Amino acid sequence: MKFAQFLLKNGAMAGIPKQVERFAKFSPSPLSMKQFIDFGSANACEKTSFVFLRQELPVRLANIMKEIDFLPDKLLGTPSVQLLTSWYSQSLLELVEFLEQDPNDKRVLSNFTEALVNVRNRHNNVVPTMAQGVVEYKEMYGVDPVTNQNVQYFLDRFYMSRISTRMLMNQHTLIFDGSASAANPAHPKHIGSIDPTCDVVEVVRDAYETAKMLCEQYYLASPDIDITQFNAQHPDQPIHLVYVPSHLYHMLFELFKNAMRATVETHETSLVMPPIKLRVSLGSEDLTIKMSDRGGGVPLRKIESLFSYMYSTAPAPDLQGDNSRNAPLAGFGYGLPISRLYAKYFQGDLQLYSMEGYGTSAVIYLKALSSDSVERLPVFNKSALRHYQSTIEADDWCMPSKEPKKLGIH
Ligand code: P4A
Repeated sequence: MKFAQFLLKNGAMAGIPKQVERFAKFSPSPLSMKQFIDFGSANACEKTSFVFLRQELPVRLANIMKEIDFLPDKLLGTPSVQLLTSWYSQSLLELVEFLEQDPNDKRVLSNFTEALVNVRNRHNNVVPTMAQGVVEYKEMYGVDPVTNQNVQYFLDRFYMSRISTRMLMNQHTLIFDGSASAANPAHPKHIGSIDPTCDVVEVVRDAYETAKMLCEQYYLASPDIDITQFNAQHPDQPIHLVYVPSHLYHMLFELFKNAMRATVETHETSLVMPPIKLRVSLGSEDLTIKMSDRGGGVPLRKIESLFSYMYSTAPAPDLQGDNSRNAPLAGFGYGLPISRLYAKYFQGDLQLYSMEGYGTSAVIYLKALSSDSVERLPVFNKSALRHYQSTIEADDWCMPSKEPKKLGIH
């Protein structure tokens, strides 16, 4: 489809700005793990979930659409971002339809589930499409620290919003799937995508094995793993938590790929390869996972750029070049920032501590208690707006000058 056709299509979607204004007036309502579990337990009520989602999904979409609107024209105008905007508009319209429909009508409920599947599929390629938009911007205008900062602010909020809406849609479609067997046969105890007794070390091993396979495919070698658990709550028992295993897997897989790549590349010529160390600890408040490698580390100056959407987006990998064999382990650049969003989504975090010349430790912090695991959601308000309307001012810290003034001190 050509750019002009998107514009036409958008033009046909009259009433979009009105609906965005209508729903952006509400703040999103963050759900707790407990609420997610309640929606999916024995007394699960499809009607309650439907009545909540037909309002909440438009609210979350409209809030982030307001922020898209305030993006600089140079980014908003790229064909990729225009395409994205048309998906959001279309999905908002389709969901708003259900507000005047009868929750007691079985057909309405099954149409809604179908609509959620459609919306979810429409948005499948949001991440690569947005990445393409950033590439298009970079090719036209280059990168500067101010733009990098603004794009970082927006994309962290945009992708967090997407993680949250997909979580809501997944829960509803998995739990109330038309075919009466709502339970997942492979994981009967799961509630939608949530495992109420998620075995952390099991997910660690899973992610390790997959990353190891990729690593051996391209380097013909891979580091071993060394796992230790510290369960301060129930000593010597395996560590469990209420969590979304696929989110945890995503973070760990990303960190393993980085740790393996760094380890193999710094030990290519030596016979011994230091193992990747994993420490999992459960305290009263935090569940902490620390992955340490001896892959040579990264200087502090470069750590922030590992999380930067703008600095880490490259055009689709060029498989001709000398670095072609790195491509499968390198991912396409958004691995770390999106992993950190998964950690933050339920009030956790992901941090990197590196010692240049030695290695890197990546730490995932999760909430140990499901009562503390509450969605962390962006809201469009005056304070968000300020971020998009900030003008460039001089930094309030001095720049190191290249040619120091001669002070006459000897
Ligand atoms: N040293 N340490 C890391 C990397 C290097 C590292 C690295 C050269 C840099 C970029 C990259 C992958 C690895 C690590 C663990 C981490 C992050 C970085 O979690 O050992 O791909 C973008």
